[in-house]
Amino acid sequence: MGSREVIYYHDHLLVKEPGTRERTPWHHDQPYYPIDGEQIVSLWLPLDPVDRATCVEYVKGSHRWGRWFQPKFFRQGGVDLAVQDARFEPLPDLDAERERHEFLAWDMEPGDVVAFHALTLHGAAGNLSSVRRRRAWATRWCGDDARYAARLGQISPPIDGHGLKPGDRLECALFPRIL
Ligand SMILES: O=C(O)CCC(=O)C(=O)O
Repeated sequence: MGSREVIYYHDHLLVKEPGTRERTPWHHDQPYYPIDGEQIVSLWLPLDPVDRATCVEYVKGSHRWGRWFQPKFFRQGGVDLAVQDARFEPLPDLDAERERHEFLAWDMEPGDVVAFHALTLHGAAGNLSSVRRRRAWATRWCGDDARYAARLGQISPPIDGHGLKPGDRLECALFPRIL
């Protein structure tokens, strides 16, 4: 991030049982969060071996498009959040325009990690393995320029009780500074 400080925002564990067909829909992370700033990084860390076809796939350079897309819940391959911030655009059909972008994905082992900007578009297939679980731990970290922001739509996860106001630095009991 090129940041002097690091604040822990949130994490989630994604478990796809063998043979799961449900995709992780295309999305980028920052529109889900009430956070503005450039220095926000997501770490995606598989807890099982995953091959390129089952790993998360990233649209190279999409964090520099200057566009913010409407967030979706992951269930059923992607369901719009009920109340959307009108400033966010509907996501284009990235699968229909694959030849216009460069997609990145890797064979990964437990202990590998992908670090990506919170505006990098990404998505994933289901779990194509019929025998192995596909577990991954995803964590979000914020740097010096991250500020609490008002969103006009729903946020996810719905974290509250922090007492922050728009423009505040994030550091608080819920979002601890770890560096
Ligand atoms: O593991 C997955 O399928 C998706 C993870 C992801 O998109 C995220 O954590 O933002």
